[in-house]
Amino acid sequence: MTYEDFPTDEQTVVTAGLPYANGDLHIGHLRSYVNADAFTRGLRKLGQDAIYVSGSDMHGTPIAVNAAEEGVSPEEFALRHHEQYEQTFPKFNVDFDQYGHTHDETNTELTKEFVRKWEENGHVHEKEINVAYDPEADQWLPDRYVEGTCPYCGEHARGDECDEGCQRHLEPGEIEDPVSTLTGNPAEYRVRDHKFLRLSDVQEHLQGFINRLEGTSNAQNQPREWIEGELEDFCITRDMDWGIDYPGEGSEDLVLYVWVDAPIEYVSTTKQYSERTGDFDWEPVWKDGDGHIVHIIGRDIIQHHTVYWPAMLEAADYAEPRAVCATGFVNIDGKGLSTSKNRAIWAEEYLDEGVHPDLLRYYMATASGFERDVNFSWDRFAERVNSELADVVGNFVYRALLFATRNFDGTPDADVSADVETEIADAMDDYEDALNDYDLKSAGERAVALARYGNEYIQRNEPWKLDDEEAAPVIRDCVQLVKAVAVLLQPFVPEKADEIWAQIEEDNSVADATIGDCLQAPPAAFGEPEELFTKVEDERVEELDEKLQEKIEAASSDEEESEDVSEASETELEPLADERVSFEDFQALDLRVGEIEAAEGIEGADDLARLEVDIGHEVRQIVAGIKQLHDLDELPGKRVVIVANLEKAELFGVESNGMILAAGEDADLLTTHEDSEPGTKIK
Ligand code: B3M
Ligand code: ZN
Repeated sequence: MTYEDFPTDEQTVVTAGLPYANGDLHIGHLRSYVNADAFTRGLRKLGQDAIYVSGSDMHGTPIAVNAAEEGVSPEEFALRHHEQYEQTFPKFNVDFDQYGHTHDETNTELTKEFVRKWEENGHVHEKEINVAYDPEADQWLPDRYVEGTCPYCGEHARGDECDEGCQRHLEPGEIEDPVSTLTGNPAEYRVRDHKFLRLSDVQEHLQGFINRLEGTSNAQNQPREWIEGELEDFCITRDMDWGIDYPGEGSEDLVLYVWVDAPIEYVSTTKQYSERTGDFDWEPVWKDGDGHIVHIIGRDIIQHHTVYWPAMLEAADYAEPRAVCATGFVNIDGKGLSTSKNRAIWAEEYLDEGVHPDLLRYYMATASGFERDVNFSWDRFAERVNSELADVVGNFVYRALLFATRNFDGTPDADVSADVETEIADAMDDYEDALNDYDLKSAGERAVALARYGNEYIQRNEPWKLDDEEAAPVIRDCVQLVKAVAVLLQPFVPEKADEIWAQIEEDNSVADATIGDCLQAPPAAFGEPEELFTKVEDERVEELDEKLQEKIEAASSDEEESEDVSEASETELEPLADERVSFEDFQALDLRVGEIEAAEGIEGADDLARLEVDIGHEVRQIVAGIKQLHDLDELPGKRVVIVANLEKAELFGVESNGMILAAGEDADLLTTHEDSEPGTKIK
């Protein structure tokens, strides 16, 4: 089954993964929320009836652990953060239609209803399992109360999640060499009864679902291995006080696992929105499949949204999501952000610097495709917002409107030319296609491209050399382009688009405009414009960067200290090879300097990138496992070292003709110290 393109006649719910109510928001969090917000606004631009919902994730060990550290109750702790999030999101123009939390009555009741329905449908059973226990603390150790080794990939992992390795969800009892995070002592496994959702009951459904699913390719492909293999049952209960009580008899001491009630919040907030406004029907969308559900999440929770959540929905006779879009992470200097190490740019910190929130929105939505990681630096940020928003959009809007007001007191009385009408219509089509492909980056960049066209159009026609009669049609075209740019850019920079709208003295809000308005005539009269964007100047970038570097250095020196203690860094080095190779053998390798000309991800492969590398004699296509480790947009122009005479290989249907050399787990790319030309032999 393929879905009808947006806009459809049915209602759509867009959701963003729930933030745990346990810390401050940073730009890494904002990426998902801004993308989901911009995507919803984009759908509305197409004329789609869509709402955007989410809520704070109040339960689970992430909250219980932090609250205990602070010596307050989990409820008090989580509510405080929930309230803080409610204040922070609007400051970035992230406007949820409904933002709830998982501990409220709607979600508590609805979660219990789901569980009862699973029981009624015969999908729940009880099983005796091993649960980690800390004898000294005399306490069960659910989820983050225990750490150990992932049984699948051998990396260090948390009780319910292999966060440093394969990203899998781990069931209770699975983690090897369990250690209690309460006391640091080895934990025991003790036998205990728990409730399980039998996933094998819905396996066939999941196998169909994954073929219907739209969204990003990582979400469509990563779960296949699980869905095709043997699906283990999903443990839905935990030995904790904080959470939603298990609704059945005889399970009074168990609460539901946080990943049960968290996604149900998507339904609960939709329900709350319906009840509050009366203009949305939550049941057809969620229960009957008469509507569309789009989940926007971080890529670390793909399994939850493409295996467990659709299974939970199906087992309770609910509808399935149409799309899951999983965004990459935001890194700084190639390394992940860390709340505990203060390795982040905090949301409030960004605002305190006085940089406009819409700039971060635009950057986060267009810096890279949905799936790729964004390697944040103030330099790259400033480069993009200055050259695209200020130089292209701001400059065009200001020039066009200034000319219009000075010579015509507003929109000149003339017709829009066929060329400009076609250009705008093309932009509208491309924009609609991009959103249907869940490609926000292309949609945003298309809006900027229209402004670039406008700038070139003024330049080409030189209205300042024309008399008013000759200039009128040119400026008429320009004002139309300004209006179209405001409409298309609104999902990305809502406040700035409002400013343009106010400058041309349109009546209604640009938030209510749809792409059809791009071709509707602007008001005849309006006053002089003001500059839209302030550039982030070089000195400012330096200042911001300095502050950031100081913070990162402090964070990494903490890291080094802790690594020294465990001597982890020494033991991690691979041992030196015992066997020697002859000089002739070494010479048999044809190593060359290459220059990367192009780099793009490979559809369906999470880690692989397709590179075009100039090696002097020719340009080679090389496949490298660096997609998640490098910002691919940054690679063209970089010099690297390649093995030119390696046997050809085919990966994901793409031929690799050579190998690129890189050091370590981070794939640090090798290069030369001087400017050796592409093709130079390395010996
Ligand atoms: N609260 C946060 C995370 O694991 C978690 C998301 C829930 S979405 C239903 O990223
Ligand atoms: Zn693992």
